[in-house]
Amino acid sequence: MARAYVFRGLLVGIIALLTACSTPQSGSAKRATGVAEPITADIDPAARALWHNLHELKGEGFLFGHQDSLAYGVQWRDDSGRSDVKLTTGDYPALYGWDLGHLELNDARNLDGVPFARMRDWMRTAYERGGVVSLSWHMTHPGSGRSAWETDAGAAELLPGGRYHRDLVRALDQFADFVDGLEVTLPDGRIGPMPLIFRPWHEHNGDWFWWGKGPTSEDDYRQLWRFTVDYLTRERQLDQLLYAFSPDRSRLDMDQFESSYLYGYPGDDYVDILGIDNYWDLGHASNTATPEEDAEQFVASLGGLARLAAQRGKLAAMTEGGQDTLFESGFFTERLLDGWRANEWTRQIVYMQVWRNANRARENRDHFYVPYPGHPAAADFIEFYEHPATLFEADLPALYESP
Ligand code: BMA
Repeated sequence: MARAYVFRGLLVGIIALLTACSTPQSGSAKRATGVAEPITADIDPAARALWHNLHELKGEGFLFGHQDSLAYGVQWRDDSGRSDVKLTTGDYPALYGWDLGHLELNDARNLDGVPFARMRDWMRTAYERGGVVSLSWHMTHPGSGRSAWETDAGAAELLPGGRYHRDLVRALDQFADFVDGLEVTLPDGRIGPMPLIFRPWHEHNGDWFWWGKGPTSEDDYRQLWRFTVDYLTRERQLDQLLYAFSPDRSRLDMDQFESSYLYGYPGDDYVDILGIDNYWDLGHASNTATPEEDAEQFVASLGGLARLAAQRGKLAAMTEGGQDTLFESGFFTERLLDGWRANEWTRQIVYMQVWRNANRARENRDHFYVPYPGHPAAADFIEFYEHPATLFEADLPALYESP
């Protein structure tokens, strides 16, 4: 008898959960029923506000982000604060990605030549404009000293007890010093550390980074992630970070989305934002699918991600992606915006960030993700900009003020 009741109770619970998860809720409806909190117990109020305000965006729109936007563009590289996004649309992006690769080497510039001192200023500028900053880190292997793309050594010897553990800790200390020194005026008038999205150890389901599949086992990856978060929050007491997890779409099995996505997942106590790096469905050179098949897969990947995030009380975002060299003039409205607009799940994605516009003169190649003036995709990018669902700087709500 008792067992039957327990079973029935369980069944009712499961059905309630399934129902709750079968339709997404808009930001305000969700708030009434309560939204989960960020993982950092003592998170700073402004970072907590960012988390809740991003939740509020669900179903309404998404922040548009661009990597290295203020440091250089295809045709310029200077300290003028230009941005290819602004040169084309007249407005700055809502989210700015920066990469910390070579901070661990104590270099003055990151792996793409961006001076860290200027990066810091540009991060503050983004905050002052009401925008958001997301940090990734193509970290040199702390033990071997070879690049992020090293695939001989993995994470095993960096974990506690490992030969190079102290070198990993030293790198994390450099990170903590870098972000803790980034003080801004908070909404309550106090001076304090700037809220940030931290997206470490990205694309780990690929086999191209030392923390990825192959050099690093799944369990070691989880431990690396957990150590990183525990060290930064407990030892270094950083309370201004939201943590984003970002597997690469090209290595996801779309028929087993959940299990494939969760490869290496460190657990709900260690992640705030479920991300995806998606170049694969957006016209990747090695993908032989038709544009129609791509669109279907893109929508499936965003929708699958949003469902997982809803079940876990997390945010969902396209943490990185785009179309390298932007060879389709309708890319932004036809691929990106149509993908986001496709259904009530895809519309839960709260930001989409494209990669960097490499400077042609410096890198001697074409490698860019947003149009520059005169580019054939510029008109479409302006149409994308003007759509009410796409948020650039001028459209930003007060993200750091408690809702
Ligand atoms: C890659 C490329 C590289 C760059 C690296 C880190 O995707 O853009 O040229 O060095 O990211 O930013």
